[in-house]
Amino acid sequence: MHGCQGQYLWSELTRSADVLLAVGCRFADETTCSYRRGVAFFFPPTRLIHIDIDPHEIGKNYPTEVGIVADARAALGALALVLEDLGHRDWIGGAYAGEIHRLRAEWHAFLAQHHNDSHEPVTISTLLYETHVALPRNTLVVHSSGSTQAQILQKFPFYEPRTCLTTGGFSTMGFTLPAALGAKLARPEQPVVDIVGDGDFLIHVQELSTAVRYGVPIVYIVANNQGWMSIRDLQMAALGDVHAFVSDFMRGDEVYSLDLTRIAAEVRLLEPSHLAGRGGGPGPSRRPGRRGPRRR
Ligand SMILES: Cc1ncc(C[n+]2csc(CCOP(=O)(O)OP(=O)(O)O)c2C)c(N)n1
Ligand SMILES: [Mg+2]
Repeated sequence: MHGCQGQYLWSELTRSADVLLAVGCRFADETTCSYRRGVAFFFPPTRLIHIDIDPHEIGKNYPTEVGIVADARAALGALALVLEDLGHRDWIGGAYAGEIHRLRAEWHAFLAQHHNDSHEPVTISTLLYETHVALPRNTLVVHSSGSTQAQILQKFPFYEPRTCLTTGGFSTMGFTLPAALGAKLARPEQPVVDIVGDGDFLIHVQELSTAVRYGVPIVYIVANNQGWMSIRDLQMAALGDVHAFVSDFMRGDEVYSLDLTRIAAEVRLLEPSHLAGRGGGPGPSRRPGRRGPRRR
């Protein structure tokens, strides 16, 4: 996949291309990484041929050299016929094809470093790698947000059409379990695996009862890194460690946020003042900016 959640080799190729053929592509924020010239695309000097069934997409985000409003299948079929007649097959063994192979091999070598790490607890990279090794090739994998989505789009190979069910750039938390149930009902003969983060899991966990009630056999994998860690990473990248604020409840032995267990055990809440002094109030450690060592 291309873009900020994708594999950097494609951005490297698209920003240096002479001509780019885009089919059914909205050039949405995640596809582009950034609308700044030269990050993912360089129009012009790169010349864009854009095929889309929606006329509003042509020229919407980038200047287009040739815009074609058409059904993708029909347009590609027509192009293939023309190319067959032209017969330019020499590029396959050419320098540019070699460059693509080199970049692809570089990317796979980069990924391989993260596959077999012995990190405890297991990392999402290792989880995805081992899950992928274990699954049949026709497995339908459902994913939606956070690190699992980003990493699946980067490093989880899909072999067959319609086996990657994703929320795309919307990254809608809460999508995967209902979507996986629907997918399994539609394709009972195919294995369906739902891969989701712990934050996302909490949004739709109640749908597990639907799965049980209707006996829908899906595999459900929760990557529990104890918080909205992709959001924390974005905050740290944009603002620095000091301003990161994440929904984790414990830091080592220290209660960081509301101690709900203690509240539940100790007090029957009738009014907010009952929280006072019981670990439930907004203590000083709830302020943003206490994660990690302070930087000056
Ligand atoms: C409905 C919805 N609300 C908020 C967001 C913004 N958002 C994107 S990822 C994320 C955190 C996801 O947490 P988790 O599933 O634990 O994954 P992690 O970030 O830890 O990898 C949030 C809040 C979203 N994508 N969808
Ligand atoms: Mg998480």
